[in-house]
Amino acid sequence: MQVMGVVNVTPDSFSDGGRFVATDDAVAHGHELLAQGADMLDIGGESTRPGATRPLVAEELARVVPVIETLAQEGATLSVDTMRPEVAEAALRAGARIINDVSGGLADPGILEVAADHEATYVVMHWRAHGAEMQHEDHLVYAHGVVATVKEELEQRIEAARAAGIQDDNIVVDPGLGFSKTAEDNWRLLAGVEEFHKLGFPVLVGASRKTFLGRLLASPDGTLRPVTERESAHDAITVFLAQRGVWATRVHDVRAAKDALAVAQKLEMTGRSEETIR
Ligand code: PMM
Repeated sequence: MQVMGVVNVTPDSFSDGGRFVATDDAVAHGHELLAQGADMLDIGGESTRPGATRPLVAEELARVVPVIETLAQEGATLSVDTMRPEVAEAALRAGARIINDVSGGLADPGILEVAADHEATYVVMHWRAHGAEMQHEDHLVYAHGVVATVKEELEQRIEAARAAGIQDDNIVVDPGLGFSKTAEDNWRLLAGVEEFHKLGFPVLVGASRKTFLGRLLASPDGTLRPVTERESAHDAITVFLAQRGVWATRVHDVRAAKDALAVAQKLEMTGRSEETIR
């Protein structure tokens, strides 16, 4: 399974907001994640956490483009986490190869044409509304159960991507954990992740540091486990996803994910070897 390291060039992301908002800090963080074995980096300039307000386009451009330019020149495989066609276009020109659109083309369908024109890889994530309103109860209704409904809604977005000219070989799907989902919805999507293979595309999953982990690990008085203390639980998810054929996991702590994958791979190879089976 590929590991996508997160570089949030934002003042307000829920887990690392403000730490890498200066270009140099973001680039240095990118270097660190690559040194830890990240296969690719996802560079984002807009926080998508519940309740977040949107940055201006100019702000988002100023955050991500210089970081992408620098890391792309050094040969890194880069994704841009954006819902905006202008930002996607500038990021691809600066050397990114993947558009990670958490809205699956719903926030601004123009992004689909940008992906098609550049023949970029396009991540179609399941999404219903912007941060300010995404956890509103109307957006938490899944008529056919969360797994089937997310799959149906992703199918519609895949059709929109195809209609805009994006080739099947360039599509990746993502169930969008935490986006208009309850904690229980997220667990169901994870447990049923193999259903998403039926869509016929590589599957990307982002569970890293999300609130549903904090809730599972909450103390008896209900206090959520702090964001930076959810990693061991996330390692278990990493192994689970790898064993179910997921293409890539989007993570903040690349070292931890790589360690978990090294154990899973070692056990798998040893289990297959003749000496073990005899
Ligand atoms: N989650 C976040 C942001 N971008 N992109 C994809 N494809 N999948 C996700 O689950 C996802 C994403 C929110 O997490 P962050 O604020 O820590 O980056």
